[in-house]
Amino acid sequence: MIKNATFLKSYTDPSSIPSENIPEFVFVGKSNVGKSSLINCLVNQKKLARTSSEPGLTRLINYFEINGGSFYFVDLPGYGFARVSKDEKKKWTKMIEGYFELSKNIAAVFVLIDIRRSPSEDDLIMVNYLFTKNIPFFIIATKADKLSKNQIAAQRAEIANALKIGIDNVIVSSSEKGKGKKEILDKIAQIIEN
Ligand SMILES: Nc1nc2c(ncn2[C@@H]2O[C@H](COP(=O)(O)OP(=O)(O)OP(=O)(O)O)[C@@H](O)[C@H]2O)c(=O)[nH]1
Ligand SMILES: [Mg+2]
Repeated sequence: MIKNATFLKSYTDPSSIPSENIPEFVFVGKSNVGKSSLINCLVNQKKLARTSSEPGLTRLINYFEINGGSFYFVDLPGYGFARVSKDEKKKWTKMIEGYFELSKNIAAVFVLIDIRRSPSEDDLIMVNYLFTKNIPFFIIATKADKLSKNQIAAQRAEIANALKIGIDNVIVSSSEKGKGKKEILDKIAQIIEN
């Protein structure tokens, strides 16, 4: 489904993001949850999006061009990273909010939540925002390779419950094992083909 993927550009100012009519699939979530790793997994490249074991690596709005411009992946900075200064936090929040206010081409949003954790206050705010704005979204429960089958089932239910959404809307993923990849690519294909 994804034949090629290249880095397009990074933006600090959301008002300068691309304005052509190209659908955007957006990856959001807490710092270190695995957004950049998931993008790499989906495009079959190890280093397209930069990743790090230290939270707070992605600091800009990064656009990746998929299949020669049929759609974009947008990698956003993580929210809720405790160890950055207040000013830095404000800057990131502004960037994320600005992006959602100004992008006219959001096709769907993937909200990533670490499968070992309950959704944070920021996750709830994000999901409520998407719900209110009628923006299609999916929850991705990441790093499933860290849990057993039984734990995965329990955490998936817990996340769905906390967000008041159906369990089918929570996709279990592991970028290390490629788990959930097909399901996510199928969702993207469905949206693109419509
Ligand atoms: N075990 C495991 N580790 C993962 C998985 N996905 C990501 N990681 C690790 O989690 C850490 C953070 O991954 P990133 O992809 O950089 O996370 P991010 O959400 O982009 O982080 P920020 O850009 O800082 O917001 C890295 O050490 C990854 O190797 C996964 O599926 N399984
Ligand atoms: Mg990142």
